[in-house]
Amino acid sequence: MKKRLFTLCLATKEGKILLGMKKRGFGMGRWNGFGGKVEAGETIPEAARREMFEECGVGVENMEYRGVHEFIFESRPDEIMVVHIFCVDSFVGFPEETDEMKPKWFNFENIPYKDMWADDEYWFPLFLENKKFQGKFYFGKGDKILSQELKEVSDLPSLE
Ligand code: 6OG
Repeated sequence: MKKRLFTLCLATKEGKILLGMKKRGFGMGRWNGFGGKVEAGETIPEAARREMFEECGVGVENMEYRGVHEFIFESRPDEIMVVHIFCVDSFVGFPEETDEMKPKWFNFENIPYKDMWADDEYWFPLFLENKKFQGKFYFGKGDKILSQELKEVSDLPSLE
């Protein structure tokens, strides 16, 4: 199995969460956090900060490592996407639209799950309750979830 590493940053402020509408590429047309591939020579936290800045102009001041998921697609059975998830609780700058993302704040009670990846509905509630978690999601045709495992954990392996 080939593992590919990704990051995903979700900023929160006063009961709201920052999502971006993906304008191109993988996940286009869905709301998601900000992130992308970890490049050679970069740590996972470095990649998370870089992607957040590139995709919405926000500089991360503080973030907490909150979870990791493995995503496997039926159409690409030899590849695992490993996505490391961070909560950004302090940042500088105002989120701005880029070629890749259109940012918008959502109330915690009003997350647009129907226009998001199907896994989000499982783990966002844990994220919003400040929990840490690990999951595995197996996707079939139409990006439907065929099977999943999700658990809350007290600790995550160190990334640095
Ligand atoms: P680029 O292709 O833009 O990186 N990502 C997912 N996020 C969620 N919530 N669910 C999934 O279920 C995802 N698969 C990938 C990781 C892709 C971005 O999308 C995230 C990256 O932040 C399958 O470089």
